[in-house]
Amino acid sequence: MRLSRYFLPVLKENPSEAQIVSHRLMLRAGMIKQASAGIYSWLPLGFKVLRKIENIVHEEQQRAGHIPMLMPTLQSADLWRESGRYDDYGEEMLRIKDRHGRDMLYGPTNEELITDIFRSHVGSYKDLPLTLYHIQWKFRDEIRPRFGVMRGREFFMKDGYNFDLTKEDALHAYNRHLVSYLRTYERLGLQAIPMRADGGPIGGDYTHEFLVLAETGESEVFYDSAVTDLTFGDRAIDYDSVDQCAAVLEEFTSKYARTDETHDEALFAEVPEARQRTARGIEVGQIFYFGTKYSEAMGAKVQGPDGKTVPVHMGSHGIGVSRLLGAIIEASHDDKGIIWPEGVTPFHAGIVNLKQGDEEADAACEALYASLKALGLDPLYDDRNERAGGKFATMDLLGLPWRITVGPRGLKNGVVELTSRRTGESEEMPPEAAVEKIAQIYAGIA
Ligand code: P5A
Repeated sequence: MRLSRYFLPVLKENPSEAQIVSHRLMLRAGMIKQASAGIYSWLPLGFKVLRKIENIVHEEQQRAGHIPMLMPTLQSADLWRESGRYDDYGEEMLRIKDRHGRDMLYGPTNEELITDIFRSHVGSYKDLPLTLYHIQWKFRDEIRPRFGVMRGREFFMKDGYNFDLTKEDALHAYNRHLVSYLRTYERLGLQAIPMRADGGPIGGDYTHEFLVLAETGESEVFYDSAVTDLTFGDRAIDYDSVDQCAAVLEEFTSKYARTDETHDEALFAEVPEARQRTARGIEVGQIFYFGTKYSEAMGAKVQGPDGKTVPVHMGSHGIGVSRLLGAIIEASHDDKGIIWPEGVTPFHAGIVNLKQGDEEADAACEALYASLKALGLDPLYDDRNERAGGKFATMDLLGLPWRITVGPRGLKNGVVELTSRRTGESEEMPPEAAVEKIAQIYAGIA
């Protein structure tokens, strides 16, 4: 993309409505624009990152054997009356009447809708296990929408639902989700710690939230600092192996880590004092096992191998896809702007032309741009007629991990400059070497 032709409404001033750094930087970098309280338009740059995160979530879900689909945002109130949640959900649910006077709602979650699909089409244990998921907009009429996309009213969620014959099978599905979530967050450049939590309006008492530690997080958390040493890495895991998935759950959840909803002072006191931590965290996902809560209420039953008909065991599993943009920026920025992890960066590298209009500099930039594109990479070329200082400031704000700076002086010696946004370190090299290095960095990521 050439910056002169892109739509990137960068703000010079700090927007006064933004209280936390991720909100401020998303507004300043022209990624989002508030449409009304807690509801945002995703401008091209924000949309690009949102899509990248969505793609990673899709890949990891499908790697775990979960099946993608798409359910609507608007749901009929009748299904929610069956589960009893139409009245229970309270004011967070946006209720709508259609022209025929029928009660509808903008889905805050999809347990009812998916249970209805299941009961209409599945009747035998032979079709189990089954996990269906989608990534779709949700609406919760939060009393205090704030912090930009972190606590929106309209937000993008991956929600998955498992259907199993027995509790043991459903717990394997739970563990499998935990493993796939650990992989997903690490690919996004985040450490998200599973912590025992509360079921809230979804239900069930076996649930973990995934928290990214950050001062601006809305949840208070208590944990043994040893949990922060755990990483999933690139270990090969067989998602069908009950033992392997259970071992990962054991490894990542046996140390004390809880949100304030389930915090237990007496248990916490058993953690060696030097390792006791109280902090704040951003909840980027939550997994639930709630047994037969919905299947019993809504008649989602299957015939088991013994011929008896039983309600299925279920769980639901959510990732806050739009919230993740905020969480990544909270975890990765400096006073100049965003620093995108390579896995989600909107463009792989920026090209800064120090002297637009200079024949040689223009030609070198065009050649770099073409070479990167030819390798399947996605560069952002700042081809505007701007001062170098302004171009650098924009690139730093946008946070592309790599920048190639091209100027007449360097070109006389046959070199351009390659700079890491994270470390600030620069290296001079011939243009082909810069292209080669960037290609190597993204091999296996892009
Ligand atoms: C699990 C999937 C559920 O709704 N039902 C389907 C279950 N869980 S949850 O914890 O309530 O939400 C899942 C994740 O969605 C994100 N989230 C939000 N993101 C932005 N703004 C909001 N207002 C908001 N509410 C929830 C969180 O990341 C949460 O973990």
